[in-house]
Amino acid sequence: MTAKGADQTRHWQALDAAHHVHPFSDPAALNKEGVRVITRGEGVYLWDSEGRKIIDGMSGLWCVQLGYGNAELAEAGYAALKTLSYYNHFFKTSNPWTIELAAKLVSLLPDGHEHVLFANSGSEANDTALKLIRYYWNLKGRTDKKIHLSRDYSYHGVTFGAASLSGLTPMHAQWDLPLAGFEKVPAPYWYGAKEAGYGDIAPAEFGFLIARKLEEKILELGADNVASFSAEPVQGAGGVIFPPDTYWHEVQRICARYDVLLHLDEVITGFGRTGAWFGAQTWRIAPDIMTMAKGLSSGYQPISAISLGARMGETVLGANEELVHGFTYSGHPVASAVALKNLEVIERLALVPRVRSEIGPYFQGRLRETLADHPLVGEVRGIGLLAAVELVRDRKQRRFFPDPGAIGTLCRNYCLEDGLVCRAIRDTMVLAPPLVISQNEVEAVVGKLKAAVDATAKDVGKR
Ligand code: PXG
Repeated sequence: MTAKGADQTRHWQALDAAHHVHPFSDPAALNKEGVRVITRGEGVYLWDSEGRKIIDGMSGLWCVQLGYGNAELAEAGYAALKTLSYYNHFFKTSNPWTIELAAKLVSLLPDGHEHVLFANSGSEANDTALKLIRYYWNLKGRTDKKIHLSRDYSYHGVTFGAASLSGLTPMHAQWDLPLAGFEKVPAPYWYGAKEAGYGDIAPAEFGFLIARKLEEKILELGADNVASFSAEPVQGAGGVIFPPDTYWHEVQRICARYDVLLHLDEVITGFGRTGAWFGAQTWRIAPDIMTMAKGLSSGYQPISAISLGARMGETVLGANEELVHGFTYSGHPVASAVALKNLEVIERLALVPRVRSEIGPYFQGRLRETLADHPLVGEVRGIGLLAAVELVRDRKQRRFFPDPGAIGTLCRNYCLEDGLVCRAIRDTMVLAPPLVISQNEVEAVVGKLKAAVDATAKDVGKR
């Protein structure tokens, strides 16, 4: 790095510290350390202002399905910007890109999902879903159905509704959340079952048992008061928690039995991540309403969507009154153009079948071969290009380290020092690389993670 480069970095760090408040960060601690300034991205790689090349095992925030710097997406955005830089959908107007995007999206969605609304983030999509669920029950005359159920460890966003829905408890205290009417049920986190006091239960049985906790909660609150159950097909930010095979079938039986709407949050699992267009297809889930964001535009533009299943679509669209909801930027022409091109490119490159039967199995296989028997690793789990590696104190007894997050952070820092972005959620190392990752790049990711796990193991005397 040149002296000029170092000066530039320090200048940006000082300005950032002086004026820019970061998400999910302690401002004082961050400013003491100084931020890393990311200046460029290409494929699965990022570069910082000091010229360091970093391989991104997280697709940004689980979103750049196509990797960075895709020229087709850039050109699609530029063309739309030049042609119609902005217009809205409020006053009996629409635009070609949003119309085409809605139709394209519907062709990929689960059966019965024929209608979509657009917003700009996952949080907005989830707040919109909550409003539509409330509206649906009001239209049906079931005005007591007001309680929204969701799960421990879930992440649904940060706006008032979405944060109330989220089950990650640290998201609540600073803001006096959750709001009234939001209740939680346990997550189907089999690996943590023993530590949580469920004993040596088999995954299939645990899946049933945790689904039944939903039923117990519905009965406790009264089915007449419960509006919906919201869930990610796989819990992402909560620790990449894969439900046992028995779970989703049982959950759907329960929702149907008690007339509770099923809201599926596909913000992470959508757009090929698990080897199908949606997690709904991977786990055979038939949701009443679905929310998506991130991979919809590969993160190139802020855009999210809410799709209505047959039952909600019929009722909401048949209400014969104004739907009093919408954002200035709902279905922005530029974001829509980029999302439309993104779906076209994912399809043309056959990335979804690639994740299902080529690169996904390769990635999962290499992770397991390299790490499953490591003395610090309790479990490697995953499907497609979504994976988690649990770092544990005791592999046999499935016991975690006493100070959750300390070991994970250590390992995460070793990864970053070696030029790999890998998330640590508590002591679970998490990967979700771009769908375009090559086999050689998978080798680089797995090799760097292995080196970081080795270094961590050495620090804790596990080698
Ligand atoms: N639902 C899910 C399942 C998500 O993962 C949101 C909703 C909210 O989306 P917006 O666009 O409002 O951020 C998310 C977002 C992390 C991390 O550290 C994860 C997310 C966002 C930021 C950080 O894993 N997921």
